[in-house]
Amino acid sequence: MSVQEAKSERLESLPSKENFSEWYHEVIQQAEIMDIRYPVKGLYVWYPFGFRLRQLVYGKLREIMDRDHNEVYFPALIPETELEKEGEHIKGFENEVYWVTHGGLTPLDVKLALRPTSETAIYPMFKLWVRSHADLPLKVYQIVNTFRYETKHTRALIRLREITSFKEAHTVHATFEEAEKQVRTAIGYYKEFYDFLAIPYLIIRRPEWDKFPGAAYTVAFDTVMPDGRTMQIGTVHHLANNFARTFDITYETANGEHEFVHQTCYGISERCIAALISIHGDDLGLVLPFEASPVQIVIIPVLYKGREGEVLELCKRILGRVKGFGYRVILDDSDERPGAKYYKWELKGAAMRMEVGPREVAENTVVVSFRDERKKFKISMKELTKEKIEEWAAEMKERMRRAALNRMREKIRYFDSVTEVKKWAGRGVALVHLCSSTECGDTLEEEVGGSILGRFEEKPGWIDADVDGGCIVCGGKGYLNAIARTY
Ligand code: P5A
Repeated sequence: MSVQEAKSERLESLPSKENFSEWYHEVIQQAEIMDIRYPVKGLYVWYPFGFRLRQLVYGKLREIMDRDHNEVYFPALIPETELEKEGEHIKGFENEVYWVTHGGLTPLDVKLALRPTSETAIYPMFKLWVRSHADLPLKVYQIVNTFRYETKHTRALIRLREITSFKEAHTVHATFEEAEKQVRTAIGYYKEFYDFLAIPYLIIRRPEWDKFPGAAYTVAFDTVMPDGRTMQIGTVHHLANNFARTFDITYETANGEHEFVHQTCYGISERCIAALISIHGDDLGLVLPFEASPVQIVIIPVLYKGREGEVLELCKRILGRVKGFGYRVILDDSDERPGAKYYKWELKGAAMRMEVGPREVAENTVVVSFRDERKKFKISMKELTKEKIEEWAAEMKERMRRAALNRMREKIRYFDSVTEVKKWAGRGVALVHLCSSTECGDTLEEEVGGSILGRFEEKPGWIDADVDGGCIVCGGKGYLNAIARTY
């Protein structure tokens, strides 16, 4: 049955994904990811099912970070005096900071900021931790909540005032070059993470005016959402010794001199879950890679009067076997009709479905289908091995990866005239050659109503436009840039 046919059979169903914004709004609630009814704007509640998904996704992020970083925890409150030390940094965040001004009824001597990010909480302590070159490199990360008083339209998992799952890494090095190497390494980690989720991305260096406040440069991961707008799903910043100068973080070299350290920081928020939902989902709900799915396999008995016992017995045998392989599996033996069960588990993105009826009992077989393809096929019980399931999982992820990449590619086009870019605006990413001047950047952004994402840090092989070319605005020496409407 096609997605369309399956959908038309359902009474209460999701809006079509073609109306992406409505679809997203509905799917996160119906699939029980987030409850959006919390009475503070920009703050949302994780349902148990959503939190399980978060745990699985962040488990992977943790696994990657733990290889090369130590996990830490720094306080959520930052004294005003520290937050305001780094001029660029505070300029970038001053409009977004929540302040704690009182303890009970007593005004505080020094106002305390709820961390919008933790540089100014962590770096005064780094000053105390780093003494000599032997202490370097220092690499830590934490997964915490941060607060940003966002003024743009807030949206669950995408634009939050309390970011609940902010993974921030902070590293300290002896030289600019070593920090630069760490930037490359961090980009590698984020690639691995997003490849694990089968989410395609562009790796783009932000223009000067859009880099992280206080950074020397910023490299961002952007993905293209179904409506053609891009979403920044992670950033890696080279901080040079900018913060080291402000917070006086120095180390003693082998020959006794004192030098400023060089730093990097990089972060990912629950936007990674927003991307996972948005990039792979369909009109029936979530589609999740096997490894990230809270319910990897659902077993559904198809009961006929008088044959219930034997059907359930085979279901339980499958349950026992698949559980033994270590997978997250549910036998849905509730009283609902099979159709209602299909609906529920498709909505929640169960990666594989196994159905058993009297015929399967007689043949000692099981009917299998995958959430992305929804084609049913039959295998014998003998064939149902861990190796087989692993193979299916890998094939499913590869199909998801390819499909998502193809959809993204369709939303990226090269243009050499501003009029053409204007026509394309709102449908996807435009690639254009642009020079480095702020004037040409401003002109283009104003004309087409999008944001310049920047130049490719790594140009994907499937983009065949040249890196160099005449600026689309002034005709001068230009470089390949991406421009899009953004989340
Ligand atoms: C890097 C980690 C930083 O804050 N300091 C520590 C650096 N970078 S950042 O680009 O400002 O944020 C990192 C990523 O967090 C996501 N993000 C958000 N997600 C949801 N709601 C928000 N309001 C929000 N703001 C930022 C982005 O993906 C960003 O790349």
